[in-house]
Amino acid sequence: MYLHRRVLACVLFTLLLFCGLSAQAVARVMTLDNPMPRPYAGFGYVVAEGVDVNQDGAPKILIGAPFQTVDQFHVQGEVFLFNGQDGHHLTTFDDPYPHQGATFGYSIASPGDVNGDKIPDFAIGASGQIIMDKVAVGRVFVFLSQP
Ligand SMILES: [Ca+2]
Repeated sequence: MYLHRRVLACVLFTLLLFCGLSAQAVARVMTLDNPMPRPYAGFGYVVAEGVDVNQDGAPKILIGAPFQTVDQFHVQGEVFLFNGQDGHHLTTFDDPYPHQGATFGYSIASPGDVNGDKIPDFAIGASGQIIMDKVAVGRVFVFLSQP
């Protein structure tokens, strides 16, 4: 009886291993690239579940590039929203108070619907944000999604 259990366990383990490897072998990879590539942008530093801002039902992906140069500001940072089904770039979010070193997109979170309109919202951190002439105080911007 004990031997039967061991044989059964080995068979199950082999099946799981085989099935796991088979699943990896058929996995496909979608590549998402920085729509405005700049050296040292850090695109992909943060990846988060995006909000379905256009309400089309397709999953969205938010990707931060906190060291992205924007206009003349180095390390200002940007965040890009992609359609998770086809990988298309949908829109770009910029720091509402842009400046060099803001690192906008250093963190991203989707806390759900914060204003009660039943549309999920999202928050983007800028850990290097200057506030009242104080360097790198940091700030979080909560973006309220609109249909
Ligand atoms: Ca909302």
